[in-house]
Amino acid sequence: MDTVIHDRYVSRTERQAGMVVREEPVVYNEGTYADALSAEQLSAYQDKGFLVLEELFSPQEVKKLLAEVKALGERDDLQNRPELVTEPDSQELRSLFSVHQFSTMFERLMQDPRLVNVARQILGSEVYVHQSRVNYKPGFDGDEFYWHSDFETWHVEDGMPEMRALSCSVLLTDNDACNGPLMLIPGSHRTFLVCPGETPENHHERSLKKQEFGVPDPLSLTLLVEEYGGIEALEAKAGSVVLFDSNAMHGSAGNISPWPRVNAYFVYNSVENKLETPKYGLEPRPEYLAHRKNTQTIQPKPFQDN
Ligand code: 6CS
Ligand code: FE
Repeated sequence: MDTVIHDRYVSRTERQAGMVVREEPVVYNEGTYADALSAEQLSAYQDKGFLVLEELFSPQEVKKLLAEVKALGERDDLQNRPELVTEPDSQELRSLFSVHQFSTMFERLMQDPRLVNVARQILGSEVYVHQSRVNYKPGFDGDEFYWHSDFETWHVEDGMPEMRALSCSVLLTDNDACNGPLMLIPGSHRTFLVCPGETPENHHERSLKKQEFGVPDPLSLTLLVEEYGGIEALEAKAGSVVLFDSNAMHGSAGNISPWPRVNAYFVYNSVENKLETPKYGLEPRPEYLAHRKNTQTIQPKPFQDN
């Protein structure tokens, strides 16, 4: 008899909704693999699924990175590339994916021990980068990112086996109540929400502008918020870093303030968790969204040599 491959995290099939209890650890090997976060910080991350590291990068580092983001957005050779995603209803920049492959400065940031060693400690192994991006969320025109679990997308569309990845969001501008800060549901990382609807072909061509599949139904979201006690809007100064688990339920509202909300994201995946075949016969997404070839272990190297 053929062995039935059991997938714990089935989503986007005929089931309209469902909640699956996470089986994987949140912090692997009790955080002993590397020494970056304190026991209190690890415990907070374990409990909530996210953690803010206040002003980890200096104003000088942020200034350099923000200038680089601006320059990248204006580069002629990037204008028609698929990695550069505009807002759904305007030509305003929404995201630049694979930013570490277009910019040596962001490649160095991605390798910085202040980020890599945190990922190695939480994931309990060496790590590689699954995806990087800059979200521009411009003033007046930055659209929302509706509620979702990154892992739900990465499991279904990229074939990521387990919840053994995390995102590091490096805030390049202040994130406050007015410019669409990241919102997370504390504790939501411990429950996998099954999403309705069958994934369309080439879904990413639409989902990166406005995600309509892989988003949970309102009742499931309400239950999650009530089960775990609310929503946290992460307000922090530029230079801060928000770490969040691959399965943490998150989103952000649109930005109608005059102030852009510019954040860089590095998704670190455990080298023990490399991508397999996408689910349900889906074609693998492009390399710039989900690294399958460039999966070399990151050697931590300080961002600033001086
Ligand atoms: O599809 C993805 O991989 C991207 N989409 C969202 C909404 N968050 C994670 C990632 O940037
Ligand atoms: Fe996301």
